[in-house]
Amino acid sequence: MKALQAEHLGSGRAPEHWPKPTLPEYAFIGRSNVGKSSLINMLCHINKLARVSNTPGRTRNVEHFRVEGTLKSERPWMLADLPGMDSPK
Ligand SMILES: Nc1nc2c(ncn2[C@@H]2O[C@H](COP(=O)(O)OP(=O)(O)OP(=O)(O)O)[C@@H](O)[C@H]2O)c(=O)[nH]1
Ligand SMILES: [Mg+2]
Repeated sequence: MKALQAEHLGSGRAPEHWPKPTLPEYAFIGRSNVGKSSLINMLCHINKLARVSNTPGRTRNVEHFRVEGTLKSERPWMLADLPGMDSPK
């Protein structure tokens, strides 16, 4: 399997702080502590790309990552790490 390259693009709570939506983007929705950030690290093969914790509420902002290199496409794409649905506002 071809290695992925991934980089953190930015962090923000509101759309004006997010990257412009020019690339295909995927996000995982779920409760806190179910492993959304861990899944992003697993997909990108980088352990500390997205921050993970045993304590719910670790991801506070929307974190964007630019990803490149897949089996089928040479086009870059984006992953968004979301706060848990039940995380404090
Ligand atoms: N046993 C097990 N634990 C996992 C797995 N994936 C993640 N974890 C653990 O679950 C905890 C929470 O993982 P996170 O990836 O931070 O969860 P999250 O959904 O991003 O949490 P929030 O940022 O709070 O919304 C961590 O202690 C992880 O090590 C898994 O597949 N199996
Ligand atoms: Mg998280």
